[in-house]
Amino acid sequence: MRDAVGSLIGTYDITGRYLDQGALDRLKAYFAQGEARTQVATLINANAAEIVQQASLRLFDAVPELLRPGGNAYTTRRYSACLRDMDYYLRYVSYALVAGTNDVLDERVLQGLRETYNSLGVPIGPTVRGIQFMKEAVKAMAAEAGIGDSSFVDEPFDHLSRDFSEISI
Ligand SMILES: CCC1=C(C)/C(=C/C2=NC(=C\c3[nH]c(/C=C4\NC(=O)[C@H](C)[C@H]4CC)c(C)c3CCC(=O)O)/C(CCC(=O)O)=C2C)NC1=O
Repeated sequence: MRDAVGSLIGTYDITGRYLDQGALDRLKAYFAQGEARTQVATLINANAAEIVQQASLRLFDAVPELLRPGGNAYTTRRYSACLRDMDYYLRYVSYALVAGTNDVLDERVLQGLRETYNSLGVPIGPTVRGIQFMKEAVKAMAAEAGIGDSSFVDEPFDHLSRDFSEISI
């Protein structure tokens, strides 16, 4: 598992190059965002339960069939599994935000997940919607906390969504 710095150094080391202007610019951008990235991780840490709760309410409001007999989140056990999954996504997103790369998502979350979801009939579209609702909640909190440019928050949430969307075909 790598962060933005380790992965950049790894790339340059493979080819025995010094860090050139392009590399240094990328490092500068990462360090310049450091404060905002840790601020968002702090917000997520302090509000995780609320973010998951809020996003799941929006999801079940938008796709009420999930909770009805035959729906994948029907029964308390599956409902809890669904909320637990959303909590996993949020926690790993907070790691990815601090690391500045999505490697942790590829390595710890997405590997093998498509097979699991497919075999259990967990629907992809609603999963992606739940992830996007969490993204919106986090971005709203970031804006409220005065973080002007929170576009970096999109990256890990959209990375998860993209990976899921690819597998729904
Ligand atoms: C840290 C990485 C990690 C992830 C991501 C993870 C996901 C994960 N979600 C699962 C199940 C599940 N996931 C869901 C989720 C949902 N159902 C819906 O209708 C909604 C769309 C959605 C919630 C948004 C449900 C309902 C189950 C249980 C399905 C079943 O057992 O029938 C399972 C099968 C085993 C289990 O039930 O625990 C795994 C492995 N596990 C991990 O260790």
